[in-house]
Amino acid sequence: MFAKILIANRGEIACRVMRTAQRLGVSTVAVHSDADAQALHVRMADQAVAIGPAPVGESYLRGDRIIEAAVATGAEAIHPGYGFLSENPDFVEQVEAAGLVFIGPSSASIRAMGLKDAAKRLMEKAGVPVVPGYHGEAQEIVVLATKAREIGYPVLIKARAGGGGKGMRRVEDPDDFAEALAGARREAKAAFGDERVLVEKYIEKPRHIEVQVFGDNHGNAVHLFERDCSAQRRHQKVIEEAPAPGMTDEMRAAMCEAAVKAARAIDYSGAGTIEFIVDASEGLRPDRFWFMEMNTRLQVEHPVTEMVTGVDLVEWQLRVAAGERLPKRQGEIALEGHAFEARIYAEDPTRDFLPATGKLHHLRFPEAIADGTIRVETGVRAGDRISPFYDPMIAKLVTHGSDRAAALAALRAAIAETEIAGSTTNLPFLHALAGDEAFSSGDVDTGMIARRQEALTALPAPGPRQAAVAALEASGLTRPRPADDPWDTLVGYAHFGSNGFRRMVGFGNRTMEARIVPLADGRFTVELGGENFTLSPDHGERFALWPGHVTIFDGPVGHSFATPDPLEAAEDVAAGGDTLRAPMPGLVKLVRAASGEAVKKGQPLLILEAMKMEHTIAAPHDGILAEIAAEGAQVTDGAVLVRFEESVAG
Ligand code: MV4
Repeated sequence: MFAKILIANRGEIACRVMRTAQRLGVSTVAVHSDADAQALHVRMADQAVAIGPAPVGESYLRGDRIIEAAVATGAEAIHPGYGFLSENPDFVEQVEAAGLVFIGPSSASIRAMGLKDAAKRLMEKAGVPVVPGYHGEAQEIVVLATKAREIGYPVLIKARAGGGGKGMRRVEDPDDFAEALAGARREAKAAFGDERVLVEKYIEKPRHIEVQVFGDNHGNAVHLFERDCSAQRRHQKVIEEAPAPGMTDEMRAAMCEAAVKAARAIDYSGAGTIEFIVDASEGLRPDRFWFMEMNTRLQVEHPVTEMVTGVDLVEWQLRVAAGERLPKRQGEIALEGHAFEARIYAEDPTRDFLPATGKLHHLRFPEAIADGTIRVETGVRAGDRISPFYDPMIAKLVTHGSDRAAALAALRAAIAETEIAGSTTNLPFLHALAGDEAFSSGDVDTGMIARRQEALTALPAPGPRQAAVAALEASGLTRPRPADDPWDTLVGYAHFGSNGFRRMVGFGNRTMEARIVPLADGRFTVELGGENFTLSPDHGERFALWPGHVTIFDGPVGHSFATPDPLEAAEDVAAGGDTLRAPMPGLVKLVRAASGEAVKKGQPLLILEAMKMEHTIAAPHDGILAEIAAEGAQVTDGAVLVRFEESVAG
């Protein structure tokens, strides 16, 4: 086993690989871009090396710098994770030329599976079923058009160097073939620098079922059963599961046998996935699945396989790369229960999944789930910012149960209990999908999300009680105040009239004024939008406070209210600053001190009328006023209201 390895990746997969390496007593080296200098994977590693600026082309794709880092730190092997350089055969050869071990397949295996046409020809030879179609060398339009007619419409034109649906064109009518071919070629040339295509029979309403395979360097190869990844959106997997719903023993045997055949055909070493496309229009039948492509890497969704087999696939990767035989024979690998994985992204499903950025001010995952097991894979902590440079995945929620229903119930509960504030996420969408009737019944196919996107992405509006709770929590009245809180120095002082506090609460483009009155019994009345709520300090809502906002969690939905703190500026000055600025535009209604005057901490200095409220601006510390705004002045947001004389260090 290696003494030290370098993980050439970031985020959750880097953390996940480190977890297993450290469990095995293997020292770990992280690499990171400048943007990731404080990232979780860097903190977890035993050593860390900066490899360049944030853009991936200048950091995580710089194989030369990664190899340099490995050599410099004495790492014997490099784990690529997924994405980045994980399926780059040139990088594999550079790693090996540097005398290091690439934890993954050979460059030859990667090349063999890199081009879809050659891969399909190889699979056909190995007796693996491939989609009926043409994947030959000839590319003349007359040849391709003839093949399309022989196959029978509808057909699918695919870029041979393609992936993730790029360079694909579905053709219903022969008259459209030439134009579709030209489009597919243009897109393929632009995306992959290779315009060669293949033509296949179009499989209606396909399911995506893939088989995990593993080979070693001693001629062994096994499968670890299947995963269903049909819940996809624009070729981006959303929820994955193992085993596949509705799978029969006969179908599973046929698919897994074909997958092992495929691995053996290229003498595969390491973790790999054989992707099949399945026509389930008449149920799962052994004559209705076909090889689509092979992924020569560990996949994002590998945890669901680990949960149903009890195998740590990263441990197997390390052992096999270190020259060991596969830890288990086929007969020793069993399927137990059911597992799901949901990918949490910083994206806005209500805006066609626009990526969201922002700081994760609040991040809480459930530790345990009733009648199931939960596993959270993440590369971020509360306080981290979702970087625009990288994949906006926040975490993967993985659940296991004794059967599909239990695992799915655990997944829904886990999604509903996850709390994220500071960035928009797809949690409500994941919860809706996991609860969708078709999905729950196992009636899955790759078009299901697209067909129901509107219903799955609808977001409920918050209720007035939630807004009232937000205002109450933003006021801070439910929490004990620090002993020297300036408000406590104003004993008996009623903020704005008879013993009431006012707070603005914004949601979307609406702003409401809440009036909060403490009651003798410790509860509060909150008047808001014409309604009255009596709330006790523990009011029962899950919430998170973050700068200028309160998020109220309602199951998977986080309702974020803007709660501008009129005195936020005071805190700046309380830190010893010498100016006090207007927290928002307003009118200086009353001035209670004069320049040159010595004032005490907590002494009211002026009253600013803003957002239909009066804000008393008090002295945040003792000092001499150098200047103060004039009564009646209209001030803009951020205008200097008060400036203290420079405090003379004592
Ligand atoms: C297909 C197909 C239908 N018929 N091939 C999508 C990307 C690549 N993995 C292959 N893909 C497909 N190939 C034939 N002959 C439909 C798809 C497809 C798809 C396949 C699996 C998972 C999700 C998908 C989403 C859209 C289209």
